[in-house]
Amino acid sequence: MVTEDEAMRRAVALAARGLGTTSPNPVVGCILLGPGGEVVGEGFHAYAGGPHAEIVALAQAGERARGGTCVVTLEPCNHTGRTGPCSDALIHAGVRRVVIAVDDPTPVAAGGAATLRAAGIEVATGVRRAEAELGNVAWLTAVRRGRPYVTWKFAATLDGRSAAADGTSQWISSAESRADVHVLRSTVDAIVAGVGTVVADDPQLTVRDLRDGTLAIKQPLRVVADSSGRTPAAARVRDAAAPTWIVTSAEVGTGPDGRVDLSALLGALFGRGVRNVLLEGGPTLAGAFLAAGLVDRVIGYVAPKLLGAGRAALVDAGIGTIADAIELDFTEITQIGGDLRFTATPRPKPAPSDHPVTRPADGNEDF
Ligand code: AOF
Ligand code: ZN
Repeated sequence: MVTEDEAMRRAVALAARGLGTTSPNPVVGCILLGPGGEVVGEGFHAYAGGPHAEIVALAQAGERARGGTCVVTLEPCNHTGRTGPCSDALIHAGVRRVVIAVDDPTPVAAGGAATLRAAGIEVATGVRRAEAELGNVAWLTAVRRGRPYVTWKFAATLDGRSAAADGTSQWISSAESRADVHVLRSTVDAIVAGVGTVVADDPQLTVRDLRDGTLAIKQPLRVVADSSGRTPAAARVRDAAAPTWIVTSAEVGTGPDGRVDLSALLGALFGRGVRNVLLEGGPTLAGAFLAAGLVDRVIGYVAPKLLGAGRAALVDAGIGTIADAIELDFTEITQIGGDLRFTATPRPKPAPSDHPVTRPADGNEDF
């Protein structure tokens, strides 16, 4: 016997197993309870085009779903897309009650709850909504905004530096933090870096198991913001380990600062099915994303080291005075290895500033 609330907690956890492989679709988890409240089936959505979570769970439950309850993290779909409508499948299976965490915000798929009710099925919504929304935050934000959800990730010393005075920057954070970054990369559809970082560090930008170096089965798209096409022919981002898109201004347009138009870049990524982006630097590209209001979440790995000199983790976010500082709220603080990892979200901007700051031409072009 499992309560509906407990089943929803389990459904949210199941849904998370699809993170990184379902885009452009959401992550969804589903638990089916038999008439006596026992679990008779469970499923999650694993990849776009594959069966929806409800269908996986129904297939497991078979006849045992009749007279039972479907507990699902997202409103069952009402449309025939890559697969048939889950609302109909639930009706045909003879489910008595459906418990939903989050309503489907897409006009195409929404309407499942109404269809179920019209068929005489009891529908409850909003159970563990906040938790389920958090689990699907990238997809929900992306479909609402029409651009991918952007997480800026950086590693820095306690004094906010990402390189020493001589430019050396490897292993600022601990091995545990670096392994954690690979877990983070495995949950996104694309990793974005500026050409300055590609030239300076020659990163591979792939998801690897740090213990043995093996590559993950699914690799995010590697995206290099490279206004004037300076990515070296031998750069590791061009290897065959993952797909790569080197984006020039000629291809997506030029932004107000004379470099790749970042809004247009995100729009193009959305068009390619990307819903979840990890922005990995460098500091100038991160500054431009922040200045444009295009960062939804910041994850920082802060190492207990001091440098006192060297490149800042963030360069020029268009802020000239303290009143214009980008304010964030911490949503999580964890210790990883010897480092501190924080997650923070920018506060919505109040009224536009009375003191607009124009970006100085600083010759710091890194994208
Ligand atoms: C999923 N998996 O478990 C549920 C979804 O492209 P389609 O035809 O598979 O439809 C995708 C839409 O269906 C998706 O955007 C969402 O609105 C709805 N529900 N989708 O991929 C699932 N339950
Ligand atoms: Zn469906």
